[in-house]
Amino acid sequence: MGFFDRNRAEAVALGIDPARIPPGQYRTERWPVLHEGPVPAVDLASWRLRVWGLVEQELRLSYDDLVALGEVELTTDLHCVTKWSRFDTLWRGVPIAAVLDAAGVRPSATHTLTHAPHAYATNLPLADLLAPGSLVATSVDGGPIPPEHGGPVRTLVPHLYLWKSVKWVTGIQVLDHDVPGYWEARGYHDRGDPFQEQRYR
Ligand SMILES: Nc1nc2c(c(=O)[nH]1)N[C@H]1C(S)=C(S)[C@@H](COP(=O)(O)O)O[C@H]1N2
Ligand SMILES: [Mo]
Repeated sequence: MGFFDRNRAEAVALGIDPARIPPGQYRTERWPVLHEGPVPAVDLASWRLRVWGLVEQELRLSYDDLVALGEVELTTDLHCVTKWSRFDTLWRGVPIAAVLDAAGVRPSATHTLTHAPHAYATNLPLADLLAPGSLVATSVDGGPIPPEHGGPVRTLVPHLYLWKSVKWVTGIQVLDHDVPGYWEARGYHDRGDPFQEQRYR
């Protein structure tokens, strides 16, 4: 039995439904840190989440404004395109749907870009940001999100590969066409569904 089969058998023995393990992924208990550039120092007092583009009203939400939209908790699995998966991560955050609702998405909107410092961005169809599991996350595993994992505030789009979840998020731009993000312009798949192994273009 090779590494992946042995790893999968271990995960199943731990009670993980094999249907939750995307093809070509292995389970890790560690949580690897992956990003481009240095970890930015984010000052929560001056941090804002800007929502702009095809919205009725541009928003610049402070942390308190964001949390006032209402937080939820959910447990999800993380799938990285480099083949590791971390199961049962507990998150707390505001559904991105609630943020976009507060801005009022215009009917012509179809796509989005989520932005971060150092020109990191990722594109997503609007529907993926509106999915119930998609959060502007403020907490993980019962505590603050560690800076190296994108804290204090990152997005989480758990049904897609993890490069679609933006650490140190600063903005969500709503568009009527698709614009590739940082990795998408460098050959990663446009959508990135792990269960369809949409790794590279
Ligand atoms: N701002 C920002 N977000 C980012 C990245 C990045 O370089 N910058 N890298 C992405 C990639 S490729 C991955 S795999 C995940 C890793 O998240 P983690 O370090 O918390 O595991 O963050 C994603 N979000
Ligand atoms: Mo990644």
